[in-house]
Formats: sequence, structure tokens, C-alpha cells
Amino acid sequence: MAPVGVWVAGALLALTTVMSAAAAPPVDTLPSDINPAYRASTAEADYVRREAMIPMRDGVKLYTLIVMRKGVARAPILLERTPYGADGNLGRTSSQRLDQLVPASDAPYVEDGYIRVWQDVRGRGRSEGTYVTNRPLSGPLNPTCLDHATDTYDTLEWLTHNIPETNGRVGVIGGSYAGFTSLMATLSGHPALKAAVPINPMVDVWMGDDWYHNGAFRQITLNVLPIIMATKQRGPSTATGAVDLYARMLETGSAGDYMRRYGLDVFPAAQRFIDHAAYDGWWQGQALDKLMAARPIVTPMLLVGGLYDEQDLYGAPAVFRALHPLDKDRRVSLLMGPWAHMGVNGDGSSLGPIRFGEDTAAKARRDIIKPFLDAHLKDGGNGPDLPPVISFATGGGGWRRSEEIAQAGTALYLRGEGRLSFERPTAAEPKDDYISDPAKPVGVIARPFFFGGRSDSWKTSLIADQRFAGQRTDVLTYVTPPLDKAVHIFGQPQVELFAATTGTDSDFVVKLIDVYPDEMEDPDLGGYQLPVGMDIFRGRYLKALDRPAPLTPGKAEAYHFALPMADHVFAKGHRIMVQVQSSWFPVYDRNPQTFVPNIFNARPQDYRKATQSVFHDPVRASAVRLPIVND
Ligand code: PG9
Repeated sequence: MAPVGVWVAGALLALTTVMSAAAAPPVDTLPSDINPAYRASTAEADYVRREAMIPMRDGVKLYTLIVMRKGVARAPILLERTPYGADGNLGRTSSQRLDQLVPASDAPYVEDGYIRVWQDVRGRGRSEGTYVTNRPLSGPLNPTCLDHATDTYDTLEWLTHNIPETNGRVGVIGGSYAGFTSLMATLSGHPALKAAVPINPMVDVWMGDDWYHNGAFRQITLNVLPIIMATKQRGPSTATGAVDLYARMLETGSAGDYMRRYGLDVFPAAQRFIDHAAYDGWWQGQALDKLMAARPIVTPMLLVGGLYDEQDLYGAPAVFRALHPLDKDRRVSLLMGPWAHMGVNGDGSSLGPIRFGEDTAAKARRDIIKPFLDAHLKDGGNGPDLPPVISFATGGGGWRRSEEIAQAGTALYLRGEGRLSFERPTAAEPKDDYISDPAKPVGVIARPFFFGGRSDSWKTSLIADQRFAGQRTDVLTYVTPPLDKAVHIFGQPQVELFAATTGTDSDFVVKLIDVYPDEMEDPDLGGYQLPVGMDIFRGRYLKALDRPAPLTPGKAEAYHFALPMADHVFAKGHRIMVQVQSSWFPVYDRNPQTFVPNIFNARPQDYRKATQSVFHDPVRASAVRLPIVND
């Protein structure tokens, strides 16, 4: 039993505590151990780091990070305007060496005395102002006089007058969204802009980049929305957990249901996807290839595309196709490599199980991209006189320099008994049918489909072995005999599909595939069915891309659409395959196969089976036209 005195002291302390709590809150008087004066770079750092809030013409200031090796002079500037956080570009490692801090693909530039600049676009990161996703050019879709072209102009004006180490020559570079801002920069008209390297740029997000392909909605991209729209800083992707999105999206329903389930419908951009499901003025007015073709080609440009870009497969070739015929001064070149999205900045030795015999990305960065920038940005730079197209042919073709991209002139016909032939059908052949069931959509890859993280499925989805699909009864397969000589295609194959459905809406997916021999040096490649070009067309837009209309049940219609640009050699002994199917999940939302006003709001009962028919007869000769080149 404690002495009475202790009890009394305890009672007094408790009383004091109660009284003092009633009187005033406690104060933490300990000194802080945090010192914001800390700077990672010390006197031994080999670089200079500056930050600027650059004023735009409306007074909004954009956060701009400027780094360069100590001692540079008459240095070119390489600018990137990003929504993903400018100040995140000095964090590759923790070092006093600039070439160790910047992204690996930027090390050669800073090592070679470039001034590297990253800027948060208006309204993102540490920049002021209003963020508008892919802010349209000033004009019918943007009544302000403020866009990425004007922000670039004002930025270049400031950089060339406030960085004494510069030689006054600026290049812009960047990928994906920053590829979009790089293209917008070429419309700025600033005289200091001497070169642009748009990498996997977003160009037309309805025809073939991020959000739709020929009207089929790329719901998988919805997972990106919180990253760039939830806060000014880079946010997380959609909070689904690490799950098989094939299952999760299937159980959820329509793409609109997915938006609503995960709160993505709060974003104005998400609502715009629903409101502008067709190729209306909203999307047509932002088609950057067309906008650029309507303006003079002033800035030398090296467009970089990936043959296996799971996100922006369309953009770079589309801009090239639009500008090349107008490019009298040979200012525009296209570089295509066997890369997934942004793969040119990584290791280009392989993609999935496919190996390319060299690090194609390192070669492109070292021997093509940097010499292009050196020539246009360094004092006394000249050349290189790049050809219009530089491309790496998969299938063993290697690098090639070309004046033109080939036209798709050679028809490969779908024939009876699953044959594929260069011979057009001359006699009647029965149509081929399959039952398309929206409850069991064909996967983009064999399940599971993970988004992001270490098991990311998206990155290699365009190079995935297609044997999983060919086994399904709702996928039609047509294949040639083993080739007696190599067939090299270099351009966009053209689909000419004669098809009917018992439904009133339908998607058709056509896939051009290289079938490897059963026995290969690398057993993993034995019998591999390598996609060479694949795409989808949403039937409701058959008559007009801007006005959906129901299909007539049972009526054979001609579906004509392009497959993505390919540069591929079907080697001797390989076979060429075409697959036809009516879903491509979970990357694309399902077509309910009954015509509804807006598929984003399709109800469970709208999703119905349909019997699809593919015709291959003398009149309705379904085919894929190949852009064959003679090496
Ligand atoms: N093209 C990608 C993207 C941007 C914005 C919305 C959706 C996708 C990207 O920039 O990575």
C-alpha cells in the first residue's frame, strides 16, 4: 500500500493536470530537428540548379527547373513541358553529378554541356494557373488567348533573355503528353525554337491515341485520370488494388459504370468522354496532325514512334503522314522503333520474349536523336540531313532509311477453310460465323491483365503471343502456308472487311500476325504468334464517325480502316495470319451489340450475344492490303 504522501501528491498532480487542461493546452517546447536550409548539392556538385517562376502574358507564373553543368557557355537549351512534375526529374539517384541525377536518357545532353529545362505546364505541379487536359489551341475550342503555344513562346522569350550561359537556341523534347506539348511548341512561332523531338505524342485521341481507337473507348486509360487530375501534384492511379482488370471491369459493366464505381466521373474530362463519344467537333478540332498541316512547317522535327506503343501508337506516324507531302524543305522526319510507350528512352534490346539483336533505343538516342539536336542547337551545327523515315524492321529486318512509307497495295484475301491467300476468291465460298458474347469478351492478352506495377500487362500487350485467342470459337483465324520467301511490310496495312451482325451495333477487331515455325532456336518462340498490327473499329460509326447509327441486322457491310504503321519482315518459313474478333478487353470497353444512345451508359440488359459473319467471296472479298517493300 503506497504511503499516504504519495497518494496526496498523485491527487494534487491529477488535480493540477485537470485544472491546467481546463486553463491552457500544453506547449511542446522541444526544438525541431528539421532544417529547410539543407541543400543536397554541395560545393563539389558539378552542376548549377536554378528555379524560376516564369511569367506568362496573362501574369500566371510557370515553375521552371533549370540545370546545367558548371562552366558551360554558349550552351543549347533542351526544354520539356510536362504535367507530371518538373522537379521529379532530378531524382534518379542521390549524387553530386548531374548526369546521375537526370533521367538516364538525358545524361548525354547534360554531359555534353546542354542546359536542361523542365517546366510544369499551366495549372500543374508548382505552376500557377488553370489546368485543362490537353488544353486546345486558342480558337473555337479555347476562347482564351492562352494555350501551350503561347506559354511556350513566353517561356522561350524568358529563357533566352535570362540564362546567360545559353547560345539562344532552344529545342523541345518530351513524350506522350509532353510529346503533345512538344508539338504545340512548334506552333509558338518563337525564333529561338530550332528543333523538336516529340516522342510517342498524343495527337488524335479519338482516332488512335490514348482515349479511343476508331470510336472504341480505351477504358484502361481511365486509370491514369487521378494521376493528372486529382491534385496539382502527381496523384495515384485509380484505386482498384492489384487486381485482374479483365475481371474487375467485366463485373463492373460499362466504362461509365467503371467511372462511377471509382469516382472518376468527378473529373470534367471523364464527362467529356461521355458527352463526346463520337468524332465530333470537340475531337476533330483538336486533331493535331490536321492543325499542324494547316500551318507552315517552321521547326525541324524528329517524330519518334513505337511500333508496339500501347498508348499513343497513332500520333507520330499521323503527324508525319500529314506533313510529309507539304515538307518541301525536308524539315520533318519520322523515327520508328520496336518500342512500347516511351521505350526509346529505355533498353531497346528486347520487348517481352522478342529480342532485336541490339539495343535499338540506345542506338536511336546516340546515333539519331542527339545528332539531330546537336545539328540544330549547337553553334556551328549542321546536318545531319536525315531522310524522311528511319525505321527498325522487326523480324530481322534491321535499320532502314527511306524516302517514303509504302502504300498498302497487295491484297491478302481471307479464304475458305481458314486460308489466307494472295489469290482473290473466284468462286462462291461460304461465310464464316462466330458468336460474340459480351459476357465473355476476347482478351487483349491471356488473363490476368494487371495495370501498372511490377506485373504491368499493358506495356507488352501489343507483342503478346496470340495463341490464347486463336483457341476461342469467337475468333476467326486465317493463315497462309509457310512463306517460300520473306515478305517485308513497311507502312499501314489496310483492312477491307465484309461483315454482318445479327445485332444492331458491333465492334470488329482485325489482327495481322506473324506465325513462327514450330521449331525455333529459342524454344520460347516456337510457334509464337507475334502481332504485327492490330486495331478495332466500332460499327456504329460505319456511316459517319461523328454520328453513330444502328447497324442493319444481317446486312453485310464493308469495314475499311487502317492498321497501325508496321515495319516487319515475315521471314521465309513463317506464316502470315489474320484473326477477326468482336471484342478486345479490358483495354477497350465492350460493345453491347445492341444500339444504345451512348455506350458509356449501357445497361446490363443491353449487352447481348450476336452472331457475326465474315464474307470472302468474289463480291465480298474480305482482305488485308499489305504495304510490301522489296528489299
Ligand atoms: N498519353 C498518356 C496519357 C496522358 C493523359 C491522359 C491519359 C494518358 C501519357 O501522357 O502518359
